[in-house]
Amino acid sequence: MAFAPSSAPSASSPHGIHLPDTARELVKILVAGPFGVGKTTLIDSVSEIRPLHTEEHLSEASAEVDDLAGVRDKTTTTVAIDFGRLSLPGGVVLYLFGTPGQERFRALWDDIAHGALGALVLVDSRRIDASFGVLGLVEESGLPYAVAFNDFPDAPRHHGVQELRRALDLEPGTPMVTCDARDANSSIDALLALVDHLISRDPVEAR
Ligand SMILES: Nc1nc2c(ncn2[C@@H]2O[C@H](COP(=O)(O)OP(=O)(O)OP(=O)(O)O)[C@@H](O)[C@H]2O)c(=O)[nH]1
Ligand SMILES: [Mg+2]
Repeated sequence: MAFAPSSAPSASSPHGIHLPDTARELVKILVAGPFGVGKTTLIDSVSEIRPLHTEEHLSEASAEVDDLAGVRDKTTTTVAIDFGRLSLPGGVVLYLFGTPGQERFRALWDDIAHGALGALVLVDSRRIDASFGVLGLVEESGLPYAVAFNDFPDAPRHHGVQELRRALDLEPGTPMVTCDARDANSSIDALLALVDHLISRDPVEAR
């Protein structure tokens, strides 16, 4: 079963804060990835409720440990979670939990991941190796996942799909898409790739 992408919802969406009557499957999904890859942006772009953020300003002390390469204009970082909600056609409602990107927040991982059915892992193709830690955590937790390459303007264009899959050592069945986290439809497509993957792995439970 595949879901058709819905129109882009927003905080002012007609869904409002209440769950639609058609909601029948409530699914917890992680939006994971390294520092500054676009997790908060993605949840912002798709959430039909006002997203919850735990942003703090980057300090001079954090500048020494948080690599700002590629995200020079970044002034804040997520220190606990982001939270948003997206209702899909067919009654599936995604509860989106954005994880903090830095290794020093590792202690939060198990709590945030508890009860999740899958993860969308954002990868920045300008710094693929920054994603290895998060991919390791997701694989360790046994969570099914999809990879979304976030589309930054200065990203190298020479990478082929196979080259990227090899670089991340992805299993053949792991979905890989590109997305612009600022664009709701593009972000929804990435989430749909994950949902389709979850359903194809476990069609009975997903019904
Ligand atoms: N061009 C482009 N810029 C993006 C995209 N996604 C995010 N950005 C920008 O990248 C910067 C970092 O985005 P965030 O959403 O804060 O990243 P994050 O992963 O939540 O960062 P941490 O919580 O600090 O780990 C912001 O300035 C975004 O506007 C994208 O798909 N394309
Ligand atoms: Mg964030």
